[in-house]
Amino acid sequence: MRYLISGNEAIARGAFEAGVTVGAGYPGTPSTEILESLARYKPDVYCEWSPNEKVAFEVAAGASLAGARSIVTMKHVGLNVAADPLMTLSYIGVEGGFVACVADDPGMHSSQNEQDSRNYARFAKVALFEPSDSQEARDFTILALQISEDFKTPVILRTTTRVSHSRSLVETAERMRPERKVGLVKNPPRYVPIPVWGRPMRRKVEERLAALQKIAESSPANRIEWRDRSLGIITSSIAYQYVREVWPEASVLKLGMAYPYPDALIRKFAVGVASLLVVEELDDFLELHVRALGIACRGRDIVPGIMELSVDRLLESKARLEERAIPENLPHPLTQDLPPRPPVLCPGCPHRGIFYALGKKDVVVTGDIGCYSLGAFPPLDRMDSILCMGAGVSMAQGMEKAGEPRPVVGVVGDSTFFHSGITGLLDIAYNQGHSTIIVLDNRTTAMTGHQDHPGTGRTLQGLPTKEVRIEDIGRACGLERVFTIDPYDLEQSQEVIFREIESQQPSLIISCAPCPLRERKRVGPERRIDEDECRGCELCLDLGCPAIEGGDGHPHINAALCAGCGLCQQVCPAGAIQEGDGA
Ligand SMILES: Cc1ncc(C[n+]2csc(CCOP(=O)(O)OP(=O)(O)O)c2C)c(N)n1
Repeated sequence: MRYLISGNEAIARGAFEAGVTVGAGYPGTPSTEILESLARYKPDVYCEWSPNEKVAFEVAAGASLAGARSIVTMKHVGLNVAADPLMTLSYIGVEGGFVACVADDPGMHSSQNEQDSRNYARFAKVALFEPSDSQEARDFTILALQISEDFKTPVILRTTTRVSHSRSLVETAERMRPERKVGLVKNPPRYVPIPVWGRPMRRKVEERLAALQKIAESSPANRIEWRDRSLGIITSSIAYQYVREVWPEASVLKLGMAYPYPDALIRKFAVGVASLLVVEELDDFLELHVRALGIACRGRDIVPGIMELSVDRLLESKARLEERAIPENLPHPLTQDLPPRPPVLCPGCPHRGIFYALGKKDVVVTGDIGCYSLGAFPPLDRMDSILCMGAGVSMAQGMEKAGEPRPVVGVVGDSTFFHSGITGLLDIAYNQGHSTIIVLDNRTTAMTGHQDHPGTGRTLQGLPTKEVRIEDIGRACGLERVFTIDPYDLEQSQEVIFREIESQQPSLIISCAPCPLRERKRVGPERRIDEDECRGCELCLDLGCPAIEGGDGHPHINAALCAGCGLCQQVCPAGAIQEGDGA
């Protein structure tokens, strides 16, 4: 059968067809739909959202050592979190095929940084596959699982946003049922990398790399497309598609298995063309190696190394290569006359009131990553730092211990708390900090599309489960001051937050109200502004609610947007905001 599916769906399809029985991951754009799609193959495949990527990686690694085929999924920054198990699983090796699917986000469409995860393959000395469309996403997943098993190595399958989210036709097949026996075969020298057994593993890693390099030389994932030989281009991933549009006449070495580098193939291609260009997105991962082989090439000098590539950007590179003027009015502008849309918290978002309250105090707010990151924008303007998931808690401790004169408040979401906030909280309790940590608990992982997590009481595959309480975890970490507030009740919320900011003990405040988008229902009755009562003070605009529009003397509530949270009614000093009549 042929289906029009995204790269992420195709990876899931490939994993299913290849007989994967365990999939684990943590959501993160652009990777999320891989596991969401794989989870639909229940009961053939067990899938779970793990609390974070390290856990997910280890779950999949455990499954592999027990003999099952497994995959783990994450976005690029997730691989930083899972880097520790990756580096040593490379030594131990795997039993059942094991593929780490990592989605990079060139251009930072929905990420805090732009990082090239291909470097991890080299760093961890494991094989790397890079599909450039959905068919390859499916095919390479199957190939990667096979190579993983044949060479007993973890393999990285790296996509980018465009590969993950673009749709193209995919030829599928039936699920293979490899006769794999599950059951760990006891063998400590193989699975226990204490130094005495780890050192031989270290040597084996190099031998394995050499063997994998031979595979890369003749892998069907790597191919030369001979055309005009005056220019040869080495490329991979989505850049291949752009190259074919911009230089349709050029010969191309397309690397689908990009690491270990297929040196002989690169040399063969280089001697077959008059001049050589390397076109790759982000780092000069291929180009540096080509140069290290002593082969002259162009690349980073004319192809940008930051932000996403595009046909237009490569048309500019082409002009530079040919020493022509950069063409004007390029044919594929990415942002043609789009109206600016400043990112804001949704109407009715339970996070809004907390930032509004914090805005009334002279405190430092160490923030974190989630929908609530939008609290950094005006008019709320109430987040002073973001580093990575979990840092909202731990950086509060660091600032306080450094002697920050103002009270420090750390803000994290519920999913982020379970991901990596708990250890920071433990640190605050253990090392006698006294910052105030607020968990913005909207009962879901909203930012990445409402995934479940340990606090929601439901698993990825729809089973009811233990609903872990953040309050209990806080107390178990050693905090005595643990409070739950309703963020739609501004007075109560402010009272608790202001009191705890002054407290000389650490506190944990859980601001608990479900995300209305997840619930698919209004928070309460819509509000309207009584023009006769409104004094035009515009204090309601300080909430940054998209439903409240300024202008012509006094604000106006757009009934089509109002979710009925009632915060505006609570901040209006004139009592001019009331429940609407629904008309
Ligand atoms: C290491 C890492 N993994 C995944 C992500 C993607 N991501 C960003 S925020 C977030 C969680 C958001 O959920 P939550 O903390 O509950 O806040 P909400 O968006 O619901 O307000 C995720 C998964 C990331 N930025 N970094």
